[in-house]
Amino acid sequence: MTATILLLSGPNLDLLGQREPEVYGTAALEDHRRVAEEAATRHGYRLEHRQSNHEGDLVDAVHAAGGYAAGIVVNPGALTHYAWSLHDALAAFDGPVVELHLSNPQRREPWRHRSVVSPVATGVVAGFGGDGYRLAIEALVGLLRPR
Ligand code: CA2
Repeated sequence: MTATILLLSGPNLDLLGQREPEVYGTAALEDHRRVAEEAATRHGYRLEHRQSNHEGDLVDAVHAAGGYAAGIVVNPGALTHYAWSLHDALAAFDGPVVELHLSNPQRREPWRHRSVVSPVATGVVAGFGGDGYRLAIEALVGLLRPR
């Protein structure tokens, strides 16, 4: 059976391509999903994508992933900076987690400098724009490879 990677997208990422192109680029979330899916397929994985503007939905998606996903790539949106329930859900997930950001939050406003997700992520990809979706999938595939 083909193993599955869960791509999880947080609040407002459904608006990508419509506003703030100077920060987030002109591509829509669907474009990024497609790039991630192509990278996953190239490496023999299936991609499942969930986007929600609600913290609890994302927590539920992480719980459900425990039953079917080998690993998670997550762009939590602004929840990155304060969503401890997402932190706890990811901590309970038994597999690698790659935190992903289009921008580099460390170069932005001080309130974006803290991530509550990073302490439970295996690694972080940030600041590479849309290319980050390919890079994050490739990083996750590397982590899933038997050593
Ligand atoms: O750089 C990233 O990927 C972020 O996770 C994007 C979040 C932001 O809150 C994080 O600090 C960094 C924002 C998600 C998209 O928000 C939009 C707002 C208006 C228009 C388009 C997108």
